[in-house]
Amino acid sequence: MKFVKAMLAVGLGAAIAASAMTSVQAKELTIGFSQIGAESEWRTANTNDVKAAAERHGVNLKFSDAQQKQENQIKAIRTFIAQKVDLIGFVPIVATGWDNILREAKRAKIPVLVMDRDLTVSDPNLYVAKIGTDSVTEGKKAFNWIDEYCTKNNIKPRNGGDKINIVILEGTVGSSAATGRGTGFNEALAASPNKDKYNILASQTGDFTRQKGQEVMESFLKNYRNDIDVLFAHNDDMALGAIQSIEAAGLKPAKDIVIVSVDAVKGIFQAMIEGKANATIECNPLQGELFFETAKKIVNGEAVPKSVFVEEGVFPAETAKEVFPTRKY
Ligand code: GZL
Repeated sequence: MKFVKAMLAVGLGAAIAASAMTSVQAKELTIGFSQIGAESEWRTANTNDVKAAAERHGVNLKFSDAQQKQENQIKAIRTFIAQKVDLIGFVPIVATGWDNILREAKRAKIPVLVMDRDLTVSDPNLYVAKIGTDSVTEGKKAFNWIDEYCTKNNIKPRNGGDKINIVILEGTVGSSAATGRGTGFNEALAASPNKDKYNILASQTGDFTRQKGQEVMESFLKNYRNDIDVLFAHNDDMALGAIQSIEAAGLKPAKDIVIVSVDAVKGIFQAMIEGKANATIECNPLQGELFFETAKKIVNGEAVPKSVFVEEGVFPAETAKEVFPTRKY
């Protein structure tokens, strides 16, 4: 009889524990999320994916758009703390300036999960983990594609000189995406056996927007029209703006000037199909699923990797027509 009672007690205990676990998992999580803004096709796809994934996961999402201002992100995170959310997620618009607000979140015992861009903090324990993209590798892939293309097609400087001149449209100053892509590009250039063939003629931020990409490329063309052989744009939106300036200057994009950018959004696939861009390096914005899976693990007290990268490919123009229908963003 004693054995039966013992088994019943164990069974009852297990049932209580299971219902407690279920209640923790079933409790609707409230997550505060601070997004940078809506500066590019990529960002819009990232936002849409986060919102769709929150819906799928039954999460109560408090979403804030910072309109490209770090101070708005800091205000939003402070509001999430006051609202006692279960977890805070954010995309750091720039890499630095987060220590104080993350200390406030830590004091409030609210875990922080970073998405997309990297951040530099005095104590890595100020955030639990980062889900995102590897911008240094994206930069390396961009240069290596340009180097392979120029070598295979025997691209010669348009001005008859001995250097293939490259102009660069950089992303948001201080963002890990811009810093990383610049670092990766320069490291791959320095490591190339053909490095003496290339010259970085000009490099300036277009802040990841189409408008600024068009304006900065216009100024490059005014100053260096027939000296420019290659454009590397840190994102597709700036490349699309630059293409408009190149055409307005009476030059043929992708022919007179080789064009490579990063993101792989639908707009650049359309440009490649029209023969106006040469390649795009994928930077995957569809991080929502991994974000909320990881968020639930963190709230449930499970250990998670400090940094997880999403899968990313490279798409040259000749693949654009076939790949375009499969693109999700
Ligand atoms: C990259 C992401 C960048 C995209 C841009 O991870 O942060 O920000 O490349 C976007 O298009 O604006």
